[in-house]
Amino acid sequence: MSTNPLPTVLSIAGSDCSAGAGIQADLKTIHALHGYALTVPTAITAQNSHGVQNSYPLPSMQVQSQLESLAADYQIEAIKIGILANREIIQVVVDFLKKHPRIPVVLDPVFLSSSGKVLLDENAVDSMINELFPLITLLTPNLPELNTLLQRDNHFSYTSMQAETEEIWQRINQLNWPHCLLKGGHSQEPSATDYLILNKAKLIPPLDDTQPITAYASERIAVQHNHGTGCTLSSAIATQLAKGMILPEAVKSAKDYLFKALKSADLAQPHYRKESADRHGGLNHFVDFIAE
Ligand code: PXL
Repeated sequence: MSTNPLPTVLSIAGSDCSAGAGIQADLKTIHALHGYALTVPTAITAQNSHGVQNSYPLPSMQVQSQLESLAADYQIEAIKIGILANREIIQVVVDFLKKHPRIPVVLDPVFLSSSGKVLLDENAVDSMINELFPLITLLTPNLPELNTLLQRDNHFSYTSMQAETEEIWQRINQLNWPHCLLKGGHSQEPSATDYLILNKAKLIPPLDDTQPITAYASERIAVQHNHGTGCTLSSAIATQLAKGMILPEAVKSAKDYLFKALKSADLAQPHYRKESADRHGGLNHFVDFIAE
């Protein structure tokens, strides 16, 4: 018997039948990084490489039942949360997390698909902030998601980066939000810099003297196949946390993995029926097996 089992990572997220995003991307990411993935779907989307056609939330009781089945049998080392669909499902997840307070949790706050389909009811944003945020270790919004959460009219845009991240840090502290990895994919900067912004009230050892804002600059790569980058990053961070890495290390290592999986995504495309320039396929999650 192995004395070194795979660290178990639970993904609570939407299902993507095209397997580029959601629980399917999480499953691939977690295994590629040598974890063991447990998957609790919250909503079933119908989608392909052109976008999301629709999304159907599961009854919250079925989400609850899946969580109970898993918690009864597995030692869960980290949790990644994606689509939550509505308030009822948020409530079930909140109740579950309250029963398991010591597990690191990464929340990717998904509101809309890139093609504009609503993936979280508008009236559920308040419960996400008020009830779920206190139970989260790391939040991974992009700029539009951060602006939705802060209900800002004058959007953060990364046009004056230094001042903006400083202001965001102050807001996170005032609101006592989780630590935040702000993703730079939508920014107007030439490089795709992400910022890890830490809530000083939540810095426990060994993170207690970590600098409050860390920039992770990476080359901006123009790739066609970029579907599921947010899901891949958040589940990669959860997997590295499950292995015991501290937050800044886990983010660095997850970003390195994402970069490789994104850069080589062309190599991992299935057969499509027709050529199309406006198609966004998934990433090359098993980059160590399918390499250039
Ligand atoms: O990237 C957000 C996202 C997450 N999960 C699923 C999705 C999407 C966006 O389309 O379909 C299942």
